[in-house]
Amino acid sequence: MERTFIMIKPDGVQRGLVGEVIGRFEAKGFTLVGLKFMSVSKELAEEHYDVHKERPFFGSLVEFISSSPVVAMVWEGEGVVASARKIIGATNPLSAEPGTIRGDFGVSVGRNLIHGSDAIETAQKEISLWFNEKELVTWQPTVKTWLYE
Ligand code: ABT
Ligand code: MG
Repeated sequence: MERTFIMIKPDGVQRGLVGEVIGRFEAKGFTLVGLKFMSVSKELAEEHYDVHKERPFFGSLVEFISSSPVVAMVWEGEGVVASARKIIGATNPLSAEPGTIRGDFGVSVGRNLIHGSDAIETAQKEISLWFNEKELVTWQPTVKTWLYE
């Protein structure tokens, strides 16, 4: 089953949106397989955003992600990678549709509340960067027969 990496960024935690965000993924019908509340080292933030290392905003992005705790999660379900990106909304919260997390709660690109892997391959890379195998729980939610045909 497909899995994606979701992180509630420092602004999402500081603004008290942890329950709101988790609630949206649960309500959609995705399955939680990993969850931890943690401080992020500069090294981990740099590695996570490695693709942006030449961009002008890289330094402030790494600074921001490591400035205050985050909630790191792995969610599972059919098509979860692309669907999570839709639930999250556009990178710039001012362009994000109402009904998305960024569209409902954000106003600034540099404070866009939440991260979601942008492709299946990226998801696999990010999951193994943030979690070890023992931290991921494979389980069968009994509601599954009511979610999938
Ligand atoms: P992430 O889920 O954080 O990766 O965001 P998303 O994939 O929607 O957008 P990208 B392009 O990956 O942005 C990564 C982080 O960099 C911030 N950013 C991006 C800027 O601050 N300025 C910019 O011009 C761009 C393009 C937004 C994202 N994170 N935060 N916070
Ligand atoms: Mg991205």
